[in-house]
Order: sequence, then structure tokens, then C-alpha cells
Amino acid sequence: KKFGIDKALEELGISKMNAGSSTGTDFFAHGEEIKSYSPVDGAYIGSVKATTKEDYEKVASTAFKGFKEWRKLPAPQRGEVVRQFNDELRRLKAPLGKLVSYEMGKSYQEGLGEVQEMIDICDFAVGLSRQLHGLTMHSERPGHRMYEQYHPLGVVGVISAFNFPVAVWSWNTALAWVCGDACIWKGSEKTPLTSVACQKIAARVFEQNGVPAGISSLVTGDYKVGEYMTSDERLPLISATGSTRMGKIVAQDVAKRLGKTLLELGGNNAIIVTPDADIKNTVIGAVFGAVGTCGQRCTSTRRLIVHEDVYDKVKTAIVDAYKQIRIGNPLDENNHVGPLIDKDAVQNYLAALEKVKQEGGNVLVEGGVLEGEGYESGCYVKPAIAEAENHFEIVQHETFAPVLYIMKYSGSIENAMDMQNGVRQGLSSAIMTNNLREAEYFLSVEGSDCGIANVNIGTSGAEIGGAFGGEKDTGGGRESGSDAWKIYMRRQTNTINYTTELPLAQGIKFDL
Ligand code: UN1
Repeated sequence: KKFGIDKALEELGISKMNAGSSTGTDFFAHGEEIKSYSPVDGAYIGSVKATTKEDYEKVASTAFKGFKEWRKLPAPQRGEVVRQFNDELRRLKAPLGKLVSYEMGKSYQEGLGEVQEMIDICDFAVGLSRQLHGLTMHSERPGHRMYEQYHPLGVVGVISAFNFPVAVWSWNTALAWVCGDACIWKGSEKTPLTSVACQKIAARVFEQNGVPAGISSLVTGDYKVGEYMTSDERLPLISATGSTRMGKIVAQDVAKRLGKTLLELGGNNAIIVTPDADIKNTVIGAVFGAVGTCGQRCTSTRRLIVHEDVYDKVKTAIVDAYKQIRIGNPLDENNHVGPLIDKDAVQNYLAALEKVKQEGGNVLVEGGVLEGEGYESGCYVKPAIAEAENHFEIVQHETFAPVLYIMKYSGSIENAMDMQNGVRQGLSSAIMTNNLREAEYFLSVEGSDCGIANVNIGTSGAEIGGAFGGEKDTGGGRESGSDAWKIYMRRQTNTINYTTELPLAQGIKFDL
């Protein structure tokens, strides 16, 4: 059963062979062919030609030229273009959500959710286009006015990962566009058709509005294409989402030329379950967090840190809940969990299960690769749970798969806090408790060291209105809502003297 995927591809203008570089409605590319196979049924969906160095040069110079025009357009008019782009996203939500689900493997509901994140960030960006404000300060000198303004930054490079193949692009571009920047996007080589589909939508709207070419640009390929971007001095900012390993390379390359980076990297997200937790909600939050997107969200729940008083109760409830999980074609809305992205991911998943056993973990829910009808792609695995200890090497490491580690704490919340913070990553965290003291401690200066800290909800599924990102190995960047827009602009401090004198700051005397 194809679940209407051919119709979705047609509506999105995706053919069997697509070129993967674009600065507008024309697509071109001269690199190797990247074939896209669906993890859902193993079928060949179509191909994209990768971007060569020459293709990249064409893209970057067009983007740079376009930026010089785009930046002059008043921000609310840029917002109007983003508003129209958003109309198209609303119209094409179903086919785009379906392609995300089919090419990446997340459930159709989550595919739709991702497109909804695009719609939400565009709404946010449109409003923001009238609020790109700086502050006004009081000058220490008489007859002087001092204020700051934000100007467009330039051509921004966006590198995104397979697991959120459309939302992360839009978090960056919707803001960058209203800020007056041009964007060059390298999506994941594992989801190349989804990238082409997005670029087609944006390019069409931009062209209809007479926007110069290059404001929305696409390049495709692996890390080599990423390197064209990270080493390109014309790109003042590289926003990269992906593994910590990748982020460290990007950070160093961009730092060599004193460029800026916005990094959103790995997580090792935990839920602390205290004696005062609502067990029913804990189970829903933890299970969705651990198995949603087949454990391939950077916010996926990896660790459950449970107080000894409720440990057995929580353990039994979670293990029971795992029995209800239906694994299968993610386009079939009866299923909760689809496949992993590819067979390499399956290997990593199996290796993690092996490792946790070697280190002394106790497997509570057995994993394994599913075989037989409906599982022909070889990418479907069983979500697993292991009792483990926080210091295990495998627990300290982010495995991008549905493996949940459950561990016990005793005594006070401080002990749980040490465990939750005792990893290198710092993206998302949660506490389940109805105890005000524990909740406030968790949110306090001594509490969670993560960029996201939730009370009585799970670790994944953040809204776009807040800043998204985290500390330590997560890279420190913030994307999406709040004042994340500021990184896409350059700040300028202006001091204006409207007197006939020239008093110096700090009271310095200098007479000629
Ligand atoms: C990611 O996995 O890169 O909070 C992003 C969430 C989603 C975004 C995840 N809104 O789970």
C-alpha cells in the first residue's frame, strides 16, 4: 500500500531525477547521483544530483548578490513574503508531511507536526518583521543621543539533519529572511527529496514576489559540500544541527575565519520521576519521548531517573506500556513507531544494546530487528528498555535509536539532579512531580543545566515560541523563538551629538 505517496510527490513537483542546487525556480547540479530509498518499504523514491564546487560558487555568488537587494526591502515587506510562503505551507501540509514521513520514516502525525512547526515559525517571523528592535540608552554626555539598531547580517549557511528534515530549516530561514538575510541550505543527504520539495515551494513564492534570486538557496551532498560553506568567508554565520562530532568540526572550521556559529547538537535527555509524580502522565511523556520518531529526536528521552520509592511501580507501568506500541508503516496511522533512518542506524542500535549488556545492564524490554511482511526495508526495530547506571559508557553516549535507560536514585532530589546533569550533553530535561519544592529546585540555579527544563511534561516536543538549544556538548546555540533572531543580524551602537560642542566620554579633556 502506497498511502498516496505518488500523488504527494506529484503535488510537490518531485520527479525521479532532480538537481540539487538552486537559487530560485531553476535547479542545476553536476555532482554524483544521490539515490533516496525509503526506510518505510525500502523502495527507491528518486534521485538528486549533488552540488559540485563550481555549482556551489554559482549559488554563493548569486546569494551574495541577492542579499544586497533583499536587505534594502523594509522588514515588514520581507515578512509579507514569508506570510505568502506560509500560505503555501498550509496548502501543502498534507503532501509535505507525507513525504517527510516516507523519506525519513517518522509517523505521518509527526510529519504533519513538523510542517506545523514550519507554519508556526513563519507566523512568528511575520510578527517579528515589525519588531526587530534595539534599545535606546541615556548618553553620559549632554546633547547626545545613543541607541542601537539591528541590520541584516548577510548570507547565512544552514546545515540540517535527517531527523527534522523540514522544521529545522524553517526555524532558521523564516527568521533569517525577515531579518534581511539570504540563506544557503544544505539538508541531509539522507532526505534529499524533502529538501528539494521545500526549496521548490519557497522559490516559487519568492519569484512571484519579484525577490532577487538566491535569498532561498539549496545545495545538496555530504560533508564536503558542508565544508564549502564552513570555509566560505562570505558566510558570516553557519547554523548547524546534528551530531556533536559534526558540530565540533564545524565550530573549528568557522572559528578559523572568525565566523559565527549557531550549534544545536546532541542530547542525552532525562526525566526525573520523584515520589510525588503523576504516574499516568509520566508514562505517556516518557514513552512518547523515548519511542517518538523512533528515538531519533535530539530531544528524545534517553534516561529515566526514578526514585526508589516508586521505582517498581514506574518500571512495571512503562514495561506494560511498551507492550501496546505498534511498530510498522508510519503512514498507517494505526502505528506508533516507524523505522530507523537506515541500516547503519540499525547497527548502532544493536551495538548499544550489546554494550549495555556488557557493562552490566539488565534488559527489561528486549530489542531486535523486525522481519517479515511489512518490515522488508530492514530498518524496523523494537523499542527497548534496559536498567542501567548513569556512569556506563553507553549511557553517557547519545544513541540515536529507541533505547531507554532506567535508573534508580535514593534520598533527596539533589541526588537525581547530579545524575541528570552528570553527562556531557545539555539539551532537554524534565521532572515529574507535584511537589513544589522539588520542581523549583529543578528549575533553580542548582538545578538542571540544560537549555530546556520542563515540569510535568516530557523532554521532547518543544513549541517554537521558546528558544531551542542547549549547553555543553549540545553546542550552546539557540534557534527558533524568543530572541533567537538576534544572531541573524548585526548590532550597531549609534551615538549622535546634536550640540555645537564636542564633549568626550569619560570626561576626558582634550583642547586644541
Ligand atoms: C531535533 O530533534 O533536532 O522539541 C528538533 C522537539 C521538536 C524539535 C526537535 N520540536 O522535539
